Parts: sequence; structure tokens; C-alpha cells
Amino acid sequence: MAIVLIRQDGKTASWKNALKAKAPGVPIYNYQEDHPREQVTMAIVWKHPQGTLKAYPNLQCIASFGAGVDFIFEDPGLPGNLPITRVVDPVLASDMSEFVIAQVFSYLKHLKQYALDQEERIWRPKAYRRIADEVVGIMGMGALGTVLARDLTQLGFQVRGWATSKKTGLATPCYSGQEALGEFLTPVTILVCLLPLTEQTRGILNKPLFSQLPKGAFIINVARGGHLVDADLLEMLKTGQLSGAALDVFHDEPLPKDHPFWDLPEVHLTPHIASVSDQDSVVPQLLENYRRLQKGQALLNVVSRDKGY
Ligand code: OXD
Repeated sequence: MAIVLIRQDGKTASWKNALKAKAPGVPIYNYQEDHPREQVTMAIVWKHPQGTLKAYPNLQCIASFGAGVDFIFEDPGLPGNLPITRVVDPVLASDMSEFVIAQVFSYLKHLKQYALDQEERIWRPKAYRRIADEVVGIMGMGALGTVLARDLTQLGFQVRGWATSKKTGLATPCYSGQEALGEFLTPVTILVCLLPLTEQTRGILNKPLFSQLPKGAFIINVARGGHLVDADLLEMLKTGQLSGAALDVFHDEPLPKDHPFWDLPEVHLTPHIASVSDQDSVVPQLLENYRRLQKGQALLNVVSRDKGY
């Protein structure tokens, strides 16, 4: 039994070292080195080149290095019926919450605008906005969304959630399904997308949805670029239906140099860094699943192939 690591972002060596440090006896390979493919039972992947998984005849599990698994389901060469696992990690959730809260405050307190004004030596106070007046709507009330909802509520924001399917036992009011989307959106001044990317949610951040928000609402997308219809956002910013957006994820990453988002002061761009898997926290759960696989035990954090997350 062995593990192969498949990612193309130059971080394989540090992940391999971190895994090896905790499990010195486990054979762990970078997919680009010479290795006995028939020994590999677990592939840990992040945006792997499509088709690479087919080279492992004895694979028993595919694990994502992160919370998202959309790129795994997009691989036409995905071997059928193997369990797919994702990372569910309190550090990933609290990092995400911190990042979104930073964007919320930056928007509310006009910090980007003041930074731009400073460059031009312009003294231009803007209308003050208070936490208590803001309704934050969180689309996606899973492991990340529920932590964000809790933290924003503690800060005094009015918070509501929306999920594609019914959720029970949440501390935050949560709307579910297409039929409740309008009611959910009506008072939302700041909309955060934390949904998994599936066929159901692709392109969900579109003109019909934006039109149901109050005029001047702000969008934060920290989920996937595929949720957003870029042209619709551009149009809604132009008409003033939306006052701005904080975008951490894009259809193509890095965002192409000629994309119109780069030139808009009301768009706050970050390079997919909202929350990044922390090795200290994630390595133990990846190895725990490898051990479970060896013992034939049920794996942790298995995703549903039907739902796509
Ligand atoms: C993830 C991500 O899915 O970083 O973990 O986007």
C-alpha cells in the first residue's frame, strides 16, 4: 500500500515532507517521480491533471488536499465507485471566517476607497455604516458557512443562511431550496458565497439573483469562480444594483491579465488565499484515512458522488 500526491502548484515537496514526518514508514510518492503505480492505494490530489488517476490500477481512495472536490468530479477519467474524501478542518473554517470578516469590514468602512483616495491626496469622507444595520446572507451552510455565521452573529450582524437542501439544527436562520431564495435575498446587504460547486450551483451568482438583492448590495465570492457569471456581475456593477464585490476565486486562475475585473476599483481581488489547507492540521486527517483504508474501516469525510460534495 502506498500514497501518491498529485498537484501541480509546486507545493508537493513540502506536503510530502509533512506527511513523511508524521508517518515515516508509509511509502509516499510525488506522481512525477518514478514509482510503483500498482502499489498505490490512496491518491491525494489538488487540481490534478485530468486522466492521471487512471494510471493507478489498485487505487482504493481519492482524497482532496482541500475542502473542495469539484475538480475531482470534473475529471472525465475519474475511476468509478472509489470513495472520495475532502478536508473538514476547524482551522480551514476559522481562517475562512477571518478572511470574510476582514472583507466585510473593509467594505463597510470603505478602506479600499480611502487607500485609493490617499494615493491621489483626496480628502473625501463617506457615509458611516454600522454593523447592526447590515444583513449578511451566507449561501452554503456547511462546515465553513456555519462557523462564519456564528462569528458574524457574535459581532452583531444580522445573519441568515441559504442551502441547496434543508438543514436542521443550525443556530442561524437558514432558508433552503430554489423556492426560498427570493425571501432569503430580499434584505441581504452583503452576500457571501461559500457553496460547493456542483451542476446545481454553477452560475448561481447571476443577474436574476443579483436583481433580488437591495440596490447597492455587496458580493463576496470565496467559493469557486464557476459560481459567478462574470458578465452579469460587470453589468450589475455598472447599473449600481451592486456596489462592489470581493472576489478570491475565478474561472481561470491566475486571473488573466486582460480580465476587466482588474481595472475596477469596486472589485477587491485576492489570489485564492481566503483559506488555505494548513499542513499541521490537515496531515493527521489524511493519514488517519490512510490507516483506516489499511484496516478496511470506514473513511472520514467521504463526499457524496450524487450530490457532488
Ligand atoms: C479548498 C480551497 O477547497 O482552498 O480547500 O479552495
